Amino acid sequence: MTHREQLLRDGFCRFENVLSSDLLNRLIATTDDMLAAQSDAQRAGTRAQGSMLTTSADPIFAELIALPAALEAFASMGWPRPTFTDGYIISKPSHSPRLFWHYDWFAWEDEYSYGANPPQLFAMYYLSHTRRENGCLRVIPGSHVKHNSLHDALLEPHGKALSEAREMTNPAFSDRPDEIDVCVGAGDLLIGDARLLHAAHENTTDTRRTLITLWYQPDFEKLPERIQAQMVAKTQKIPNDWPESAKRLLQPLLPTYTGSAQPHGRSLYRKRTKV
Ligand SMILES: O=C(O)CCC(=O)C(=O)O
Repeated sequence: MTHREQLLRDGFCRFENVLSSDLLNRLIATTDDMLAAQSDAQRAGTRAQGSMLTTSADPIFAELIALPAALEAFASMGWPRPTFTDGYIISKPSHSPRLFWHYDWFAWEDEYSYGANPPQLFAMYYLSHTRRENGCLRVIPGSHVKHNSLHDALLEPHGKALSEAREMTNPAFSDRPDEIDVCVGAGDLLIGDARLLHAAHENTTDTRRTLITLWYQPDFEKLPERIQAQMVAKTQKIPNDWPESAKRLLQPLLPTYTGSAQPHGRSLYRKRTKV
């Protein structure tokens, strides 16, 4: 099966060893410094995710976002001109809780969100090997396009109580019969559909588990205009103080929308649809 076939069928696929050891080591050093500078209070609101920082914090992330090997991976799947909107460093501290089930797509009122074309893709780079013990990703294959009983149980997707991991009996933290673990190697590239139901195991080890998630739109021009406007509205600005070389890498990847459509509102609930 090709990467594209797996992505369209299951909602995710993996490209192995995409990061060079040099870039991987620099990303580990940079993210470790950023995480060390965070206070406990800053972390408290996102206990279930772990630390949540933006990739606008350091120009090294321009290098990652525009990485030729990643852009080649997109091209090999039929998307030669992806756009990029936003990126995050998500780090699970040692001995931290599981991440709740969720999807990262917020335009469910639009019929386009129920089609086969992925409207938005995550590119995830874990900076260490992942396994169940240190909080690897969990997914429900196919849930990006098929209705799943879990959709009906997610009463407050991305709610505050979930992020603070206050209600561990909530179905959003449950074990699911159709879930699978997705373990990866440090420096692999995991690409997935934003609509996929995913979560992560708790980290029971003594070591943090850091992930960089980047959001791309594989075919921005095909998106309905209101969604294009929504994507542009959420795009992270390139910091003025970044070196010109980093700005030059990132600028061509940012989406633009010049029409007059209002950005699609943030709609959190996937409608019940036929399987
Ligand atoms: O921590 C992970 O492995 C996944 C993070 C994630 O999907 C999220 O926070 O949206």
